[in-house]
Parts: sequence; C-alpha cells; structure tokens
Amino acid sequence: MYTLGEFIIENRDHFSYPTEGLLRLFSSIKLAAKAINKEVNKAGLTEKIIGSSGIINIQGENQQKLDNFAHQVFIESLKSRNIVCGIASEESKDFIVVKGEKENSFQKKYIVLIDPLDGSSNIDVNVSIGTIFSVYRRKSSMNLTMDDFLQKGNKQILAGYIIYGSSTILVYTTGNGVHGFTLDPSVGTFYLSHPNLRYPKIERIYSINEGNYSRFPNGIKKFIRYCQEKKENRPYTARYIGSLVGDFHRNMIQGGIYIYPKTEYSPKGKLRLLYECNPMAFLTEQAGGKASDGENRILDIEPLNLHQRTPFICGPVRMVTKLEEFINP
Ligand code: AHM
Ligand code: MG
Repeated sequence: MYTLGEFIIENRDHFSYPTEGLLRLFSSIKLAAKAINKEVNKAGLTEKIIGSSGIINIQGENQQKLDNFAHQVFIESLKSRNIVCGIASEESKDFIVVKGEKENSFQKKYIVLIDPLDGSSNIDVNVSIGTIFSVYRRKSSMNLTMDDFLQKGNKQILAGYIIYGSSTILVYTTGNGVHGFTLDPSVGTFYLSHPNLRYPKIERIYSINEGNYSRFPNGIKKFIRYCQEKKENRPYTARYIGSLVGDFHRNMIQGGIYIYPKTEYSPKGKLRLLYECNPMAFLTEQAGGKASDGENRILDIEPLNLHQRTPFICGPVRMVTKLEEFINP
C-alpha cells in the first residue's frame, strides 16, 4: 500500500525539479481536496453548501456555493506552502499574486492554474464533480506578469484532477505516465490504486452533449452518425455525465472519446484552454491518447488570455484522428 507521498519519493526521477517542492505542492493540493471532499459528501444536508452563491462569475455563469468554497480553500492552501508564486482560477477574473517576503525568491517558483470545482451543475443532484489543476514554472525572475500564466500546455510540469465520485481519486502526471490514488476516508490518506493508467486498445464509448446536435458543425454530426453505425466494432456506447473529470476518467479506463465542439451558440467551444483543456490534454497524451481542437494539438495552442475557450476532443488516438478527418475532409 503506497501512499501518494511515498510514491513521489520512490519515483523522484519522474520530476525534473526538486522532489521537496513537488511534495509541498502536493500536500497543499491533498489538503484542499480532503476539505472539499468533506463538504461534497454532506452537500445534501445543509443549505449552506448546495445552491447558488448569488454571484455571476467571470465566465458569466451562476456560481455555486461549493464553487466559491473550493476556490477559497485551494487559494489558501496553495498560498501557505511558500512554494507557489501565482495562482489563476476559473472562478476569478485576474491572476492572484501570492504575497510574502519570499515573493521573488527562488523558493516561490511555481504557477498554479485551477478549476476548483468542475461540473458544478451536478453538485445539487449528487453526481460526480471534480477539481482540475495545472502547474508551470514561473518565467519571470522578479514581478509576475501575464506571460507567467499564458504558457503553452506543452510547458506544464504537473497536471491532474481529483474526482469526487463513488470514491475520491487523485490522478496526476508529471510527464512520466498517469497515476491514480484513492482516498481512504477513514485515515485521510491517498493510496496508489491506478498505476500507469492508459487508454485500453478497445474503442467503446463516445461522450458528447447530443442535445446540441442541431447546433453542431457538419463534421461533428457525421462523426456521431459514424459512432452509431452498425459496422466493425460499432455502434459505440453513448455516455455523458456533463462533468469533464468524470467523463474523462471513465473514458480513459474504458476506452472512449470525449468531445466538446464549437456550437452555433458557443463558436469558440465552452471549455477553458488553461483550466480544463491543457491539463486534460497532458494527461491524455501521457495515457497514450490524443487531444485536439479538431485541427491543432491542444498542448501547442498559444494562449492569448486567461479565460480563453476552445473546442476540445480527447481520447484514443484512432478515434480522435477519425473525428479530425470528418471535421477536415
Ligand atoms: P463548469 O466549469 O462551469 O463546471 O463547466 C464545465 C463543464 C464540464 O465539466 C462539462 O464537460 C461541460 O461543462 C458540460 O457542459 P454542457 O452542460 O453544456 O454539456
Ligand atoms: Mg470547469
């Protein structure tokens, strides 16, 4: 029974930066995850947790109370370890500079981007939700600038998610495979449960919000019909939770493609490049899959602003390549 901490120490060569820094970063992520997990588990019991906070966030969406709680918990936890110099969150308009006397010292060298609670429309109905995180090295040597945050996904040094589902699982990559750890709530420890996660050879599932079918571009419509065709190993099974973390986790384990394309109403797609797509794309590639916006590799897209959206497709290489052929015949 390996704990997350033990696994990192034993595999210190997976990380090109000092293990101590990674351990401290993880200890703040673990702490925040446990605090959020505790609240998620009693969400039905009190009005303090479920429902809207009454705030419209930077995404123009109705912020849930738990979104706000998760955002605050992550910020406080990441600030306290003296290792992170800046944080950007899907819930906050601007990036946050972590103040302190060591602000510009060598010690505070990491930039963290988070979606504190993804899939928040599922909170009130007891369906899986998640946290997504992404870590870069700072570029600036003195004061933080927007360039520290607008780095391409291929510069990520760590990315992962926590899924609050039938159990709570933390999954991460540092560029040496994808590893998953399940929380044992009785002792409050994450244990290695899913080493070396990889997409299976079998292609089984397609995940897309088909209710938007009439608003999809033709290539996407044709691909959906292809998935439903009785031929070769098809039809595929349709599965869609509406929680990126949950849909991604299932597809990586069972073999499936996740698609959030541009639509008539969201011409740039819905998902955010920095908080959602880049970390999931890093994990996808490390699990042997492919992540694309339909034409370009997600990890090579140049970010122009913090809350940029992009169409997002990820899954087994053959399925994603097939969809790209339908988009660009
Ligand atoms: P959120 O960050 O506001 O929670 O939105 C992101 C979520 C993803 O988890 C999910 O895949 C997608 O939005 C679902 O959107 P839709 O309801 O349009 O299908
Ligand atoms: Mg989100």
